[in-house]
Amino acid sequence: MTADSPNNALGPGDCLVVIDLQNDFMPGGALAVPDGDAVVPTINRLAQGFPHVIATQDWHPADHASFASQHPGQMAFATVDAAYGPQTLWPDHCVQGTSGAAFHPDFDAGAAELVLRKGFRRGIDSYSAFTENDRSTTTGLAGYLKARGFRRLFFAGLATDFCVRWSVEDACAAGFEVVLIEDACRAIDLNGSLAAAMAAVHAAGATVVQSADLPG
Ligand code: VGL
Ligand code: ZN
Repeated sequence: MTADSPNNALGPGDCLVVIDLQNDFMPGGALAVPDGDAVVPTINRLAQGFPHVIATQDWHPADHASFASQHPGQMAFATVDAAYGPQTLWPDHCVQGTSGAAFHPDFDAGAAELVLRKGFRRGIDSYSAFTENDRSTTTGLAGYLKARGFRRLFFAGLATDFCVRWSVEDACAAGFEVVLIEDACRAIDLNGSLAAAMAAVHAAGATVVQSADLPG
């Protein structure tokens, strides 16, 4: 893997966490991540080599407070002050039950042992798979993963600088050993957010690897 994490053999405590491989984040989607579909074959291949796989879905009500459409006079990608801190406003995306919220058709979601939905409360966003954007309301995922005996989490998916970044930080804080598979992620890259995300991932104590470093 890398010098600081020599053990690239996967074991029963290892889980691949696939973040938000949904149509709205793909090229042509409502909140397209550039080149986002390029990670799908990579993640499918990785998933075959993992003993455990889980996936997340961004899952918003149609009037979600993170949507610019809910803030008259505000444009998408602006920042507003929410009760829990700064919140970026997004185009409407991943509305519950829509085709935009569905997984990319080529993603082998059947490999996932759990699909965790997040961002379903109108008034608060949830980038992280572990906590909502107040950084304290839990999704229950850490408890689930610990109860299943998983100790090392590998992250892949979309977007590097939002949902992957925040999930990685929370996973580190929750005491997991964390690995980010860099080339199995793509970024939105808003005002330098990709560089900030990679710095935050390193600062949190995660290891960064490439998919070729892993079996599968
Ligand atoms: C995401 C912005 C809004 C993500 C989700 O999956 O990274 N980004 N909702
Ligand atoms: Zn969202």
